Amino acid sequence: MENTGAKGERVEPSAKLDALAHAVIGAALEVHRNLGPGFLESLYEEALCIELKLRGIPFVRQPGISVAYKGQKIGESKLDLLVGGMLVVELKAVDVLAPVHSAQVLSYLKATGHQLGLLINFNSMILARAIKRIILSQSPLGVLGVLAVKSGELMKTLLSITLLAVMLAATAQGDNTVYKPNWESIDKRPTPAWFDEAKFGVFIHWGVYSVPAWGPKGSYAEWYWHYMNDPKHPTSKYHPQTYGERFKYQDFAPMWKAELFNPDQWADIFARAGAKYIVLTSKHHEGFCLWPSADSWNWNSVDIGPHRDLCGDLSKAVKAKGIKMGFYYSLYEWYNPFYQTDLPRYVDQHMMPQMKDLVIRYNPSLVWTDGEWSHPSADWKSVEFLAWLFNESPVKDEVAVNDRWGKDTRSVHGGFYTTEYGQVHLGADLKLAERHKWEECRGIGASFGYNRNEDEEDYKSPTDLIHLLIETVAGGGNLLLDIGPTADGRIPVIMQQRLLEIGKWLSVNGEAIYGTRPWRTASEGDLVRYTCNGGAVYAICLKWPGKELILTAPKPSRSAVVNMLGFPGTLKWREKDGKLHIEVPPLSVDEVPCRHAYVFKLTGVE
Ligand code: FHN
Repeated sequence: MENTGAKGERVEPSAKLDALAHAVIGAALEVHRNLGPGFLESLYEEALCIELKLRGIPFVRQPGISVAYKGQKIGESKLDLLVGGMLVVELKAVDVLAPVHSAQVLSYLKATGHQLGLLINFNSMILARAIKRIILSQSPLGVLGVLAVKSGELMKTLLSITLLAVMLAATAQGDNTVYKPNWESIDKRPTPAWFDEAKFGVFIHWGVYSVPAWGPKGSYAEWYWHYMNDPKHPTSKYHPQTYGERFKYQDFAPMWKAELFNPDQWADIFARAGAKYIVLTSKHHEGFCLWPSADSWNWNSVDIGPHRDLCGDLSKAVKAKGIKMGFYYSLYEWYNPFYQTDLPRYVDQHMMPQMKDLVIRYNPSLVWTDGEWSHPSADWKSVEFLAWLFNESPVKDEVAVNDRWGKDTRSVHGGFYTTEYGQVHLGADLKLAERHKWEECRGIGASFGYNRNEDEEDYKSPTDLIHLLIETVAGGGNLLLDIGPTADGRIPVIMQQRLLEIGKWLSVNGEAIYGTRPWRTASEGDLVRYTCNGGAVYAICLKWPGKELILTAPKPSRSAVVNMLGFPGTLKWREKDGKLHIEVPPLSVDEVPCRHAYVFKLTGVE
């Protein structure tokens, strides 16, 4: 057995790597012990994935690569894992067609955009090395390791696979790739695996606008300052009528007291909601900072208003719950005089120092920019910032970013693509899931900031929101659901209720959401949405399916097993007219495991 680094150097284990390697090998041994000698390899693969999951070792299972030559299948990889953004490929072809294998692995990488950590599991080290040479000469992404084992040494093979997976993950976490300040290079950085696995986050719009907290129904209340200055907008009438002609927007700042703000209570709600990440507006278009920014004197939450470091306090509480913390940051500021008169100065002396300060102070896992549309990314110096973020910052390996970096970037450059209330920027009709990781953001009502003008009927119901989460995840996206806290520091009770209802549903059905991938078919009619993970396919019914659930897409093998999440035991099924008929248990209202949507887990189906 041999394990070498990309340029022939050995991959040296670090302490972190050692710990991970132990964890994974422990998992592999446990599986081996449970299955006993003579186990089937396919069973091992399933069991290993379950064990890795139980131990909280992050990985994503990939469909295997099939290798064909002149139309004939000559080999197939079985257990491919995406660990820390690196692809681990296990090839089991035994022939000497190295160029064919290499070409197919390369085209697979090109199609998926994955970075390569290649495991070649051959009988011949010579062949393995030949393939590595070819791939190295053609792929800028490189090969981290090759491995060859003798046939018959199954256990050793399996341990080696898991060990290499961990080494690749650890190497990817300490990735030494240097990103250049141009989009070609920046766009090569994979979105960190945690982001895709997380699926559900909570967005928080909290600012000076939370004091008036008003907008016409259907509008964004966080735009209050802008709208009060627009004579055509109803807010320009509402404001003087309510607060008087002489009351300036800035006068709201001391009224933002946040006296009831309890970050631990917020974090507890987020954890119970099943949210895996949080994005807080560190600064919205009004320019007010929720941390003591030296570049925003007297227009930040420590100097005025709450007199608290809101970014810092919430960060601590959220991280203590094991939830990732991220910051929204608006590139533009409506009324910043430098922004209005001297953009280069604004960018160099205000925006850039602020963004770096946020990252260095709070080590966020996510930098979520916005307000980028007025200028091209070159004017914002976005690639310069991103190169710093990915090469030098304290969060360089873990940080995820979105696509809002200039008027040229949405759904084109940066990290994950963003939709807002289902809209792609400029209304472009992109089939996002097929192209790129994406995230939908929206409020529970029609606004991001709290709008006191909204009523119960303006809010989406728990069922609507859970269905939105399911639809989004089945289509390859994440849902970033927004809440608008009040100026006194509370999450409005109706928003708490919605979050907790989602959490209740996820506590039963999270297996069909977290860490899953879109299945080959995203939906079947109005009733069913699909996700998958490892060997399992999840058919998520948006309504109770009645006595029998009939599915057209999944093709069951004879050993297929059907369960309903939250219900003990297996369900009866049969195949008739090429369709899968599942007997739904006749449950009383007290017995149904959850409300809103019901998950049927299928294993042994194609
Ligand atoms: O104008 C903002 C809006 O207030 C809100 O912050 C959303 C969140 O995605 N983004 C902007 C518009 O794209």
